[in-house]
Amino acid sequence: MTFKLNDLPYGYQALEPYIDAKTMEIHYTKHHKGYCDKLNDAVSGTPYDNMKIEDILAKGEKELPAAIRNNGGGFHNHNLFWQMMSPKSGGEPKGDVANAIHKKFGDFAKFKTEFSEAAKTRFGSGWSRLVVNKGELEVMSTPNQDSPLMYAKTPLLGLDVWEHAYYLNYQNRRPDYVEAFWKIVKWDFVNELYKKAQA
Ligand code: MN3
Repeated sequence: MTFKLNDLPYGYQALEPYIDAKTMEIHYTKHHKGYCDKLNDAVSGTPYDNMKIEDILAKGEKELPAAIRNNGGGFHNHNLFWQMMSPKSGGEPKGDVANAIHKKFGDFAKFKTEFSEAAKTRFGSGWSRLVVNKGELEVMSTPNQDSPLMYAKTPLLGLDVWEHAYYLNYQNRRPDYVEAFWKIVKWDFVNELYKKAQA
């Protein structure tokens, strides 16, 4: 099986001014494509060759060869990341995931603070996350291109805090990038992931 790079669900400029067109173009055509290509090389001729990406990642970070851990994680993380954002979105979640956030964190503002803090304090490269862990919502961060699936957790929302995701526009101002992210979160998609995780 060959993993394919999905089309971006919008144009490179669609998320401006929060994410600039040049960053989107490089991020998708170089970084995401790179993970996809290297994943295909890494699984070729191995027992992972005919597996779904989710099943590969679920083997866990200790089990996976480094090239599959890094590029498989990077491939799947970005598949989701593009869908977690859209123009004219942001604001507060609705539906089941909103209820779950209120129940777990008290209110949306408290969740947002905790998630943003995880993004700002992730040292080096990685992601901040909202995940389902044994049926409960949890905020965490993951190093490098690790997926929550490697830790038996289901990803709902992720923010890429690798410098390649923001440096052209924000340079060292990661907190400004984190703040901008809230303007483009596509909560409908997050809610779909949440409902699938409950099924
Ligand atoms: Mn990235």
